Amino acid sequence: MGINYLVFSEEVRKAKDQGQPIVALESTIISHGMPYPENVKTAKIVEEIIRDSGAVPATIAIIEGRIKIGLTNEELEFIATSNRVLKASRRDLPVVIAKGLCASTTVSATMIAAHLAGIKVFVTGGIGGVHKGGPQTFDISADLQELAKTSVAVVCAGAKAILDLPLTLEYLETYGVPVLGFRTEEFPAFYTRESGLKVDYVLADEVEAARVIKTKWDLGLTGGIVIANPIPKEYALDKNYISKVIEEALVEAERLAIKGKGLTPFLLEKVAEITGGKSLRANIELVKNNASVGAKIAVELNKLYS
Ligand code: PSU
Ligand code: MN
Repeated sequence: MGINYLVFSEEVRKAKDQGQPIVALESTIISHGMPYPENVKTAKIVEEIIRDSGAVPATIAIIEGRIKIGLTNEELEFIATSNRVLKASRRDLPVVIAKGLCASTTVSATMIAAHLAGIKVFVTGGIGGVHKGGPQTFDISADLQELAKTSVAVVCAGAKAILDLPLTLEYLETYGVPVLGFRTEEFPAFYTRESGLKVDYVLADEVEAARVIKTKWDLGLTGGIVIANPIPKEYALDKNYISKVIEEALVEAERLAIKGKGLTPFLLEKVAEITGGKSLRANIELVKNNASVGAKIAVELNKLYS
């Protein structure tokens, strides 16, 4: 049923037919997470890294009401530039599709589409989480509920310190989502390798990651897995510096009373603006790093399933 709403690119369809490893990529990072032209440039580089690592990239977005699994260059360019592109999470999907609209997919919507497409590994920058002040505002990203129920492994650089990271980890624990550090004991905070918070377990390598993923689903434990891969040292930002920047962005959001789905894009843009592009550089590098790890995990997982 759900599969009827999907349109596969040539490359991804071929990969599926031949049983090759595939890696899903989200598109909100392109439409609402980075400015043009860095967004489209990064999207293409990330796809290339995945190919070089032996897997096939499938960037996911909704175009004229169709869930596209794998985008053409024109579609990537459209997502990166058009102001007709909405931001779709789980609850937006049926509406955007039935009305024939265009939207980028967040972590939650990308997980849903990837699962429908039979893709098990998904690479992104950072997941959404419990926002600061969440216990009062109830602003908790739909990404967390999705991780609780949809069986896709998500490779990310942790979550941004624009969020309440301790509460985000508590939430994931309650919903039974494993949070695993890729060669790290600490949950990374996107721009920095450390957050002061521990992960549940350390993964030694991609082989071990694949084994944990398959074991979880073999046991009938549906739902996602967070594989937290810290930003490479040479691109990490200074912790005190970025904390101050984030503080400033949060004050500005509060002043302008920005709420709901606009909050995360606002904060990302504000941080990029205040750092004069330093945060953007870090963002690009950590996604590239995640792509290389995610592709290798997909390769290993594919071996376990064949
Ligand atoms: N965090 C980032 N960059 C991003 C996002 C999150 O560092 O681009 C995007 C992802 O698509 C994520 C979404 O799924 O924001 C979460 O939005 P919200 O907080 O509104 O759930
Ligand atoms: Mn929210």
